[in-house]
Amino acid sequence: MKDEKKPEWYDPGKADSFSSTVKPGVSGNGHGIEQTAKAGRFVKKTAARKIDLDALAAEIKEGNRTALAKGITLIESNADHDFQHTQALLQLLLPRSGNSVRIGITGVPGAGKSTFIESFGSYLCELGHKVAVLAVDPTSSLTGGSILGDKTRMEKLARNPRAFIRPSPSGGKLGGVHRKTRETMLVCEAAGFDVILVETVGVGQSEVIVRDMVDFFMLLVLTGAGDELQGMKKGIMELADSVIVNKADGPNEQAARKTKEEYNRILHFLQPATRGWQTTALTSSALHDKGIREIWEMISNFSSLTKESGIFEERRRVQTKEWLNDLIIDQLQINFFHHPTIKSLLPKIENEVISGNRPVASGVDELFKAFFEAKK
Ligand SMILES: Nc1nc2c(ncn2[C@@H]2O[C@H](COP(=O)(O)OP(=O)(O)OP(=O)(O)O)[C@@H](O)[C@H]2O)c(=O)[nH]1
Ligand SMILES: [Mg+2]
Repeated sequence: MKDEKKPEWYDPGKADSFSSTVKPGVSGNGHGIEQTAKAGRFVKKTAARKIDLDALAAEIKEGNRTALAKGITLIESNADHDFQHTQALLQLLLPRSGNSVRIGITGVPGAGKSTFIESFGSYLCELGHKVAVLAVDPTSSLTGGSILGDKTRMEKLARNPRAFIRPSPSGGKLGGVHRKTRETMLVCEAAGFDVILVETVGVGQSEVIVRDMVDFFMLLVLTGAGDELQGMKKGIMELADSVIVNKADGPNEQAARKTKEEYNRILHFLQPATRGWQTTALTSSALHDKGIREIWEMISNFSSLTKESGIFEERRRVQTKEWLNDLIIDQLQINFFHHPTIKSLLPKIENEVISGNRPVASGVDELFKAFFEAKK
């Protein structure tokens, strides 16, 4: 996909419906427009985009929102030449990053994550914090970005000058979304955002991925004690630093408190997600702004405790190391599977292995030998 020329709101996942993609029908006419052989579409021919990265970095550091959005658009681009720019920009911003508390929020669809972020985020802005809201939504490239709709659900927060909301990057595998969200987080920190909220839908791998990029991880649940608790995956509860029973209001309030107690009992027997911290259940009503202050107090308490013990910094170091590891594996995969030698050899080996004529490891061995030979 060619996407050299894209405005702030460009969604790479929707390239086909993107209005500024020039449709076939005009031919190369000296206006810098040429037909791309691959896509059969027309794209504006641009010499590698000239970006004054020093100026952009300086503007981001001043907290300029347009510059911040521009930086994030660069991160989210899938174009090769943007990758180099992105890395140079991050290099400039790294010294200013890291000064925040990173909070992950997960929960089944409808648990109230977006409503919670609206309430919690607005509260933090009132306290004088600057809040960035990011999303990791592996389904967004399929559904067209459910979290985009959240901008309207977070109406109050979206208008708050102390808040910045960015929908999930789409058009890539979860691994790609993950890299981009981590980089976006660093850029937001450099722009002075001291609380980063990362929303993720409670499906599949995304919880583990978000756990690995935040300091504090919160699981939003609903009432339904007993059976539901038994059925809940222990694994997810062991990722959480806190379980919040949301929608504790109206006729549901009593039941929510009971569920909270039940969670606290169970959590006591589970392995805590963070050494030296007992995962705790609380209640909230995101809709009526109840329980919000207590949750922030808990997170502040968590921060000071883990900073004092060194666990906060240690986790960040481990996370960065794992990030490095993940990227190496990504690169290896891309290099390997996109290599012409592998592309031509793989179908043959696959056939041999599938038909039972060859041991799997021997097939792998031949592929790697051919790969390294071709790389010489
Ligand atoms: N009564 C009550 N309703 C709530 C509360 N929080 C959220 N809701 C409602 O629950 C519904 C779902 O809330 P969302 O915030 O969209 O939930 P979500 O977890 O972000 O959902 P997805 O983005 O679809 O995964 C909405 O109709 C909210 O108004 C609450 O504390 N009390
Ligand atoms: Mg939501």
